[in-house]
Amino acid sequence: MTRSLPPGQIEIDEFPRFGLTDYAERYHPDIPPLEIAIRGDITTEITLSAQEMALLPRQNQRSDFHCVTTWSTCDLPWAGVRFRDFYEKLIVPLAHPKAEATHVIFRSHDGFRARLPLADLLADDVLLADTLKGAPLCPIHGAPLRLVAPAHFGYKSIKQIKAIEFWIEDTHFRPPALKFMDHPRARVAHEERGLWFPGWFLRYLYRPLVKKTILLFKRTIKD
Ligand SMILES: Nc1nc2c(c(=O)[nH]1)N[C@H]1C(S)=C(S)[C@@H](COP(=O)(O)O)O[C@H]1N2
Ligand SMILES: [Mo]
Repeated sequence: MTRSLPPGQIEIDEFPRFGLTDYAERYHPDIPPLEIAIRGDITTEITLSAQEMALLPRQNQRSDFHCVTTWSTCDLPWAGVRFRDFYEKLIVPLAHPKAEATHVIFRSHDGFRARLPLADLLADDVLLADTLKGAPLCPIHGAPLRLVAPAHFGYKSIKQIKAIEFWIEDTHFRPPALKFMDHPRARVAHEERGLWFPGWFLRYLYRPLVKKTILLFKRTIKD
């Protein structure tokens, strides 16, 4: 069966550990405790832990994963909670975000960061995932908790979340890479790979880096 992939994507069999080369060495095999600091334009600063997360309904989902550098891994089985439930059932009642605080920033233990508009995060298929292929998420793929946003390029699916911020202004985010590499939405279907250049152009810039980056990210895994 031939699958239809989004424009410019090529299916690979594995699901490699991946990211910006600067982050390859920042791998730590120990899983930090599940604690998410909630900050920004909110009334009450809170830290959420596994205890609160356990109150949310669980969700299983199979989805394709698309890295901006053009590789895709198809049909990954995730489990976790929907970001929408997390927002409506924990964030709103406990942290009281301002209604206009729609710029969401995620921060990770390795220093990586990602932003998405709140409206995109409330989609049905956006998960805070703690399980992959029926097993607890491993450190390689972002334990204890990562985002899975299948409609967006992989750089939005931040691993090892340690803080989530809700801001009114769009001024609090410093991209982890060069500015042109960070699209505010990065929707796969629209090939929003980055800023200033068309998506099809960035394919040719990124594709030659894939093999080297996969190898680098494999080499830097410590047990
Ligand atoms: N914390 C963190 N999250 C991250 C990254 C990273 O380097 N650090 N890389 C991003 C990129 S570019 C991709 S493609 C995916 C890869 O997910 P994987 O390493 O679980 O395959 O993670 C994303 N989330
Ligand atoms: Mo990526």
